[in-house]
Amino acid sequence: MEVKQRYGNSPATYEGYGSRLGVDKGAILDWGDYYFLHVRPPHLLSPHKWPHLPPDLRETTTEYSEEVRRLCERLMAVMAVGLGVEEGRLQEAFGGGEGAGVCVRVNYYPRCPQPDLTLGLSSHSDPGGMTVLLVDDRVKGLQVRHTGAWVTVDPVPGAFIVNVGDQIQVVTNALYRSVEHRVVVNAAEERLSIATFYNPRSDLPVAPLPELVSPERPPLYSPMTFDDYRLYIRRNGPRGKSQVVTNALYRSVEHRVVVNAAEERLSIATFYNPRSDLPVAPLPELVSPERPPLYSPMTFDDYRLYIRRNGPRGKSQVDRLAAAAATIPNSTTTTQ
Ligand SMILES: O=C(O)CCC(=O)C(=O)O
Repeated sequence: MEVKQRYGNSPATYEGYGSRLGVDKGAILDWGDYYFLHVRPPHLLSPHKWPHLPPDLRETTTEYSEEVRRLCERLMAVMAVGLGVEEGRLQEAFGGGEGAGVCVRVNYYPRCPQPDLTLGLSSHSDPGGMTVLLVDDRVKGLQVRHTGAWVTVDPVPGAFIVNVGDQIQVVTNALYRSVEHRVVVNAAEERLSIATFYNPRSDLPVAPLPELVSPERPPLYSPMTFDDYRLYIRRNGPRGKSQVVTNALYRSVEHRVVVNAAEERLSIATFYNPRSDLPVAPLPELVSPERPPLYSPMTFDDYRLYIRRNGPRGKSQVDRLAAAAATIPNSTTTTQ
């Protein structure tokens, strides 16, 4: 643990050793550790975050990630042709081959005594371009959301899994969509995976390709650099909500905490919750034909579990239910 802490990451770059087990953060718990490194472009590398052991780690990681980078470039070309645009267009929109970013994350998911209560990695789509996953072919864990349901991916020995990320969704004007995924853990086996992220040049505004925009298909996204997008994702953090009993007459407040370089800060939050096994639903007095119930009864235990399993960026149950009642706009989200 002491060695791990020496390489501990910081929110500036997330490079080095990190844990999602929540011991330090006290937030939503993910049952996994990881080691994260920038490999490209060279000026983003932090040599002090590269462990000295095993001795061939640097060489192997560099060689592996270079091969994966070449694979990503070929995949980008094939996708461009599939979209009917010139072969190099997606790559150009990413700032060309030289500017593209490559990062590697090794994920370790220990055995978990109560796997139903947590996730190895909460649901998310990758913010970058595409992700090449090398997963343990003996132990399943990765799930992708397909038509609303979680589908477990069957690893194929010797094959990579490639996830489309948000930046490809942006440049293709959502003709390719990023995949929402998560990782479940199990009581019997630990699991390892290596994710290689291929990203656009980080200071270049990324926007839909003009060839994929038309009056019938206007641009769905404004230009944004990957640096800004990543910061947005990091700063907007966890979600969830609790505006059920008042039928959304009181709304839960979305909030976040910023930190600063000069001072540390402490706070104590005391949470006051309903009895956890009691179904909670809108009060009948606050329901009427004009204001039908926005939420179905659900216990706090089930709701909390739902939030944990769907993770920081997963859609909360209340959002899903309130979305069905389009009469009340502007719902917000929180979590605890
Ligand atoms: O462990 C896995 O199978 C997936 C890892 C992943 O999605 C990630 O690191 O972003």
